[in-house]
Amino acid sequence: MTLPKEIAILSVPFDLGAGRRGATEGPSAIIQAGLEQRLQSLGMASEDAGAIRYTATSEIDQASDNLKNLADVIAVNEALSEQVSRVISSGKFPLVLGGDHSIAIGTIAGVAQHYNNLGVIWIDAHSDLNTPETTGSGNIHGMSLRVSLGEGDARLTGIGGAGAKIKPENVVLIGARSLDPGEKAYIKAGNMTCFTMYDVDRKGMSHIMEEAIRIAGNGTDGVHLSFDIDSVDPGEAPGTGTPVQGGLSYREAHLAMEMLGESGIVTSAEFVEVSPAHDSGNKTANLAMELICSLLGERIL
Ligand code: EXY
Ligand code: MN
Ligand code: MN
Ligand code: MN
Repeated sequence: MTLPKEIAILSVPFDLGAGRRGATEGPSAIIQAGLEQRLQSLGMASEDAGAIRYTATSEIDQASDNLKNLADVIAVNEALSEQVSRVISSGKFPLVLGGDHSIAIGTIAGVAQHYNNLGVIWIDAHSDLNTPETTGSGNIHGMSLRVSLGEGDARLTGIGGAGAKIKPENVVLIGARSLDPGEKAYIKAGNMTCFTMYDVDRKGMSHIMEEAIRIAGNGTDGVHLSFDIDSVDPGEAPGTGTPVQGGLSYREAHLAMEMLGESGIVTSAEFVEVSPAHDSGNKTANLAMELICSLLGERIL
């Protein structure tokens, strides 16, 4: 079981990839929930590498309503991919705090520069596999996994270098329960693994995680965890912009993190879509903080 020794926390206060504002407050809420102190109690050195700053260029056509806020999404993800790559080059574990899920484009682009065959475990109520042609909302946070697979608008797939950053056979989705027609068609036609909430209920999270670890770790030289807090049931995680009923229980989410931590396969992680404005108190940010600690070695006994 290898756990990272040095964590670099990258905050991405960004929500223009989402349809509702609010995820900009996610990073600070997770940190204010006591993340650094808890990591310290786990014996980990954590460096707050600060918030990603970006300047959107005006040349990009913002008019298209199937790629909303495109210029900002490109700019923040270009900056994020550079910063993530720099952190990995310095030998630290990149822990990215979102921000909406469009930031996965930059995280994965930055991480993939350091691996030949990167696995991805994507825990989410959604699959984020839309393209500009299949999206119903135009929100780019619903496209970020597909962009990382090299499909969609070239100005997004080109972030951090041209083309696909990951391969579908190395990707495992867990917790899906709200899929658009274009996403269902893509999943059914391809060789990505998708464990929906039906599978979690039928097989149990322990079995699902054993399969996910086997698949994402098979023949890969690193595994990225992209954790969308809306994968957890809204009763436990109300502070998020696109809640969907029937999500992971508190313990299912923690078991998933504990098993991933024990597997030692995770080489980078992001926790996204925490939106405190939609929360009563700090419940959702506190949950995200606790889940990060479970991933990084905190145990009940
Ligand atoms: N599939 C819907 C869309 O594309 O707009 C909803 C996407 C929600 C995305 C959140 C981050 O997971
Ligand atoms: Mn998502
Ligand atoms: Mn989601
Ligand atoms: Mn099986």
